[in-house]
Parts: sequence; C-alpha cells; structure tokens
Amino acid sequence: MRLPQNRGFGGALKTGLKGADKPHVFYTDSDLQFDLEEIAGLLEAIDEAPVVIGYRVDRQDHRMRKVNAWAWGRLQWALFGLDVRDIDCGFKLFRREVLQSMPMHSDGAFISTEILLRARAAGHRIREVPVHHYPRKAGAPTGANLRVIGKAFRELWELRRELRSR
Ligand SMILES: Nc1nc2c(ncn2[C@@H]2O[C@H](COP(=O)(O)OP(=O)(O)O)[C@@H](O)[C@H]2O)c(=O)[nH]1
Ligand SMILES: [Mg+2]
Repeated sequence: MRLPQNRGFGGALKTGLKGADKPHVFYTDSDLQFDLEEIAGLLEAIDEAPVVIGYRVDRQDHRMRKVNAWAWGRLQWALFGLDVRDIDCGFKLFRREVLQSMPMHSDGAFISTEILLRARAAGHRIREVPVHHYPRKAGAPTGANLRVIGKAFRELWELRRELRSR
C-alpha cells in the first residue's frame, strides 16, 4: 500500500492494518531492531488471545527513551488502567477481526496505545510475549521527537474525551 503523502506513523500503520486481508495480522518496525524469527513466539499464543504483543526484555535504546516509555506506560495505567509491559513495542500480532471491528483515529505514535485500549474495551484478551531488541545500526530514531510526543498527547486527550463521553 502506498499513501500519496506521508501521514505519519499512525496513518501508515492503520492503513496497513485495515487493509490486511489474511486471518492473522503482524506488524513490526522497519529499523531492524527486532528479530523476525521471533514471530513464532507470538503465533504460539494467538489461539489463546486475539492480541499478542511483544515486550522488549532488554531494550536497546537510549536511557531517556526508556524513561519516557516508562512514564508513558504509568500514565496509561493511571488514566485507563492499561496494564501492559511495553505499549509501543513494534512487534505485535492480531486476529484480523479485532482490527477490522475497531475505529482507529490516531495519525501519530499514539496509535499503538489506541489500538490496545480499544481492543481491551471490546473485551479482547491481550497476551504478552518477551522479544529481543537490538541496537539500531542505521538511520535515526524518531520516537522521541518533541513533535511526535506533542501529537501523542493531543491524540491521547481526544481518545480520553471520546471514552469518557460514552
Ligand atoms: N510508513 C511510515 N512508517 C513510519 C513512519 N514513522 C515511523 N515509521 C515506522 O515506525 C518504525 C518506528 O519508528 P522509529 O523512528 O524507527 O522508532 P524508534 O526506533 O522507536 O525511535 C520505523 O522503523 C518505521 O518502520 C511514517 O511516517 N511512515
Ligand atoms: Mg526502533
């Protein structure tokens, strides 16, 4: 799938997830920090839970990223009671119906949190599987850019407003 213009991480991700047409849908980052062979571990768990997400056992990113991720996770726990180890792990497997039946609004990095919150709100079980994570060998990370973080907070408040008005 090709978008006519860059719509950001969330825009790209939801286009791919919504367009997928096989029973199981997997996504990962393209920066090669994961080992694709470890899909096997996710597949083993997909019959028990329709959402199987990796968590990085020894995340190979700068300390500041890990601190940010920890704080973000605590915030989602405090706001929504979302209790998973690694919300933004770019290594996740879904049964397609889970993705097809939920709206996805975020164009930014918040999409990962949004999908988990909506899956949980729909009553789907979430299983967590440990995965390895490797140092970035090329390219530059974008996950800690202030623009990315600012947008994630805006999209977070939008979803919070939506969920509270139900
Ligand atoms: N198609 C698309 N993919 C993106 C975009 N932004 C991020 N990604 C994907 O998301 C992954 C994670 O982003 P990255 O900057 O590598 O994150 P980090 O390693 O956590 O800093 C990338 O490897 C890309 O695969 C985007 O604007 N469009
Ligand atoms: Mg990465």
